[in-house]
Amino acid sequence: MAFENITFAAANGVARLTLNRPDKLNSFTEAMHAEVRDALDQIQEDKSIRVLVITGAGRGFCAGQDLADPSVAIINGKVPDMGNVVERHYKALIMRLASLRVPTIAAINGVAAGAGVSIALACDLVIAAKSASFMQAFSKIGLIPDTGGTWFLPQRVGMARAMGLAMLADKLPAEKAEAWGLIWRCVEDADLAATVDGLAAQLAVMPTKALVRIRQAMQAAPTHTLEQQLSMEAGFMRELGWSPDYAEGVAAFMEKRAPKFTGE
Ligand code: T3D
Repeated sequence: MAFENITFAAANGVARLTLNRPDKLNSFTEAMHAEVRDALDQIQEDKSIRVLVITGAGRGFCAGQDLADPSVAIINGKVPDMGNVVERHYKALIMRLASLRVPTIAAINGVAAGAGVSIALACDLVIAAKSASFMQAFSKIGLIPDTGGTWFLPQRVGMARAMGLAMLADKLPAEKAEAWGLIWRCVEDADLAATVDGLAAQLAVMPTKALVRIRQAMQAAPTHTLEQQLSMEAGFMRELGWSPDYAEGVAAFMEKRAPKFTGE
């Protein structure tokens, strides 16, 4: 598929997906959803890819759904089935990101609004430029935080802050987002690219399967009992204990050298 709404490239184990409709703050159309799906398919198939970075072109990260896209626009008084759009596109996208075979980084270069916030929060690590912000725009247009927003927000920032963000739809500056625990780090604008590149390079040579199992265990924890979580950990430890990367990690430690993980 030739991409028109995103750019996608992979090098040195790092795949970069850039949402590329800067004039519309990289808001999602049906066409963009299709291209992102295709890029994620490529990541699943290409075992040389060890980490995904998602960012936005221009001054915004992503303003969520393109409200003018025919798939959601109210035309001649006819209201489309929003639930259907959310199920087909956004739920599917978040489930894909949350179960991707490689770790994910969201590089927040500017404003993230609506589903754009949730897409960022579905990534494993979120790094934002100081000038970026996060806005639960939904209530301003009569909707609720979808795309996992009502799941991510209270877990990250607690119920009081989640309710305030969701109901009032104020922009949360990146620095405060870091202080509240919504994201991993906020950095100076000029440092965003280098910080993300460094992090991506670091993750790309780590034991990929372990990183993904860490994500899975963290996702499961809020709805598990302690006993269920301990069992899940034991299962993952069993699986990872038999992995080549574990053997390499231990051998490298014993031999006092840097490990060469393959992601297997
Ligand atoms: O069916 C469904 O809807 C279900 C799916 C829901 C998922 C969702 O994400 S719903 C929430 C949708 N998003 C929003 O409501 C956010 C709308 N955007 C804004 O509130 C503002 O643009 C921002 C606060 C994000 C940024 O404000 P600002 O002043 O920096 O930029 P701007 O001037 O508003 O936007 C720049 C351009 O992008 C402008 O186009 P123009 O006038 O220059 O041609 C603006 O219309 C366009 N744009 C921004 N967001 C969207 C958009 N166009 C379409 N859809 C957008 N979401």
